[in-house]
Amino acid sequence: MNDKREILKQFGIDSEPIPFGNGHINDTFITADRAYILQRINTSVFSDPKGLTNNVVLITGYLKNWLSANGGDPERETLTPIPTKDGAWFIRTDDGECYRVYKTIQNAVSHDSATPELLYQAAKGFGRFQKMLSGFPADRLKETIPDFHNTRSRFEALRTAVSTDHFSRVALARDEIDFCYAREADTDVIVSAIAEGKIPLRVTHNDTKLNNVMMDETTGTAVCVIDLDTVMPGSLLYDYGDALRFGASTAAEDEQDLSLVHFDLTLFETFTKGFLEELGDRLTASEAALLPFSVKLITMECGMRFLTDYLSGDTYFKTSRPGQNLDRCRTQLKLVAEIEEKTPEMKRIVADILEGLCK
Ligand code: ADP
Ligand code: GN1
Ligand code: MG
Repeated sequence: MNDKREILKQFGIDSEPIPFGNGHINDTFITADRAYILQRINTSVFSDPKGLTNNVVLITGYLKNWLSANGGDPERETLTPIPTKDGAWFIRTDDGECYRVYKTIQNAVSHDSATPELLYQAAKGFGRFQKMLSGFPADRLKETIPDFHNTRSRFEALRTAVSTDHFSRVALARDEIDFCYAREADTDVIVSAIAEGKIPLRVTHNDTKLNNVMMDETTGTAVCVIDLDTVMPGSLLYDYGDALRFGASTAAEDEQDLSLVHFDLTLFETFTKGFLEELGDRLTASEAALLPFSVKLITMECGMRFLTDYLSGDTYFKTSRPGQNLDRCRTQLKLVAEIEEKTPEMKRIVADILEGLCK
């Protein structure tokens, strides 16, 4: 059964689902009356939809309690999963597809490119999300994608894809592969710091792309962090780095004209300010020291992931044209090169912000 309208009926909803959103992973639909979001969970990416759903129900329940206790709006500031008529949180169709439903966050939009003000608000949203979940018992969460931000594992996956070269694409991406290989040593830095206890494991979002935060249509402020499928124990540096990877770029993630792709220091500064203001003294000194590096690392990690997917036949990230994953990889690596050049300035900016916050 793959009639989406029939699927919605199992959730007690009678409305026409229309394709919606720009995510790379799930298939998202909005109902014609705009009240609900229907999502097909990508089970090639998330092999344990039950564990994932359980995480989402626990997290949203926790956030709703937190928001009620702290003067927030539990209906709008976190996702609201809708159960089926039988009380289940997702359904599995006869052909094995999994679907879930959320309430639509009303009068809110997600953005695919940033202005300084927008990124400042997004930083507040992601920083607040981190803060709200700081008391959440991490051991209750399933790891929905093991080693998600283990950059060393991502590097090894790239190396395997290069050596198998199933699609004979290695020759088309030699420069990009060499660029990543030259930076192999970087891949261990955060993984080792966590393993050695130098930076804390926290409950983190792990996918802090700008379009994963809904912004109020009227005020432009962050309303709700969405896409909770990768909320797992991780490092705050992943959330910070990933948000800047996407948010501080001057071009789309799949831009083919690399002369348009730059890492914007004003966007970097405004995001850093908003994020650190929300986190306050939760940030440790060792995390603070790695902030600029984390942006480079997560950008390179994402570039390696796009490259690995390109070499492996484009099976992970959704694509709409041939070569799109290679284009995405190229923008990320261009950003990495610029971040490397701009690191001294980024360090100065972070130091100034931290000093300002201590006053
Ligand atoms: P993906 O994992 O594919 O990125 P998301 O959960 O991020 O899936 O959803 C894709 C897009 O759908 C989001 O960027 C957002 O624009 C929209 N969306 C998802 N959930 C909601 C919601 N509850 N309310 C409003 N829009 C939503
Ligand atoms: C995916 O689901 P979406 O589009 O928000 C991916 C992220 C990548 C991002 C790159 C579960 O995010 O890790 O950084 O694409 N999500 C998953 O745009 O792999
Ligand atoms: Mg998303």
